[in-house]
Amino acid sequence: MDAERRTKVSKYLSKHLRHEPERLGLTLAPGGWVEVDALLAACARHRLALTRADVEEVVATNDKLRFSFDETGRRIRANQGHSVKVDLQLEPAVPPEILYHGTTERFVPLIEEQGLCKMSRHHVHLSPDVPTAIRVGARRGRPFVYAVDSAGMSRDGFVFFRWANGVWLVDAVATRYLRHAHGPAPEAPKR
Ligand code: HQG
Repeated sequence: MDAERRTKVSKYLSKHLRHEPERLGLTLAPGGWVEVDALLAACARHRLALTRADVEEVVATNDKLRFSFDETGRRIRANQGHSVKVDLQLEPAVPPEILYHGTTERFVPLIEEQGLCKMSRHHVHLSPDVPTAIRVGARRGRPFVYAVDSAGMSRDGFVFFRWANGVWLVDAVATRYLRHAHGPAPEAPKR
């Protein structure tokens, strides 16, 4: 597959393994798993001719490791980013001192008021470094990055989860744990 088709297939898999499995007649098992054979048959029914080799190529080459097979290779799941209700069977993990959240400038006034919320997903997504956070924020416009005092949150009892692809997950981040790390300093009073 060329890069364009790989991206198209990755977006299709993200849509149906994170957000709308029912549109393909699929149900996510605990952990977010779907049988690969059932996925391929559903894609064929919806006029997307995908082979197992195509799926293996997308999983292996995905820039953000968005998907993984289980140890048998018979099942596949999206690694994070779900909005659909599913028990992702996440294991808590101790976060690094600082994590980062990439957003876009237009959301900053609300975030300055409310902190980071998970919006339509299961968790707030945090990046391990500023460049990754900038890429995440730039998806929607001019990027703005917050540094999150993840060690402080962990000490205060907030639970973090980490995905194999380096994305950290947490339920919410209150404003007291946020500091401006990239982008124009927010209008709100300095904390
Ligand atoms: C913002 C992509 C207003 C938040 C990425 C974000 C990530 C608030 C947006 C993954 C807010 C939600 C997740 C508040 C947060 N008021 N806006 N209180 N709190 N927000 O897409 O982090 O490429 O659900 O800053 O790489 O952008 O698809 O979250 O801008 O890993 O694999 O509300 O999705 O992964 O947007 O992205 P999202 P996100 P993929």
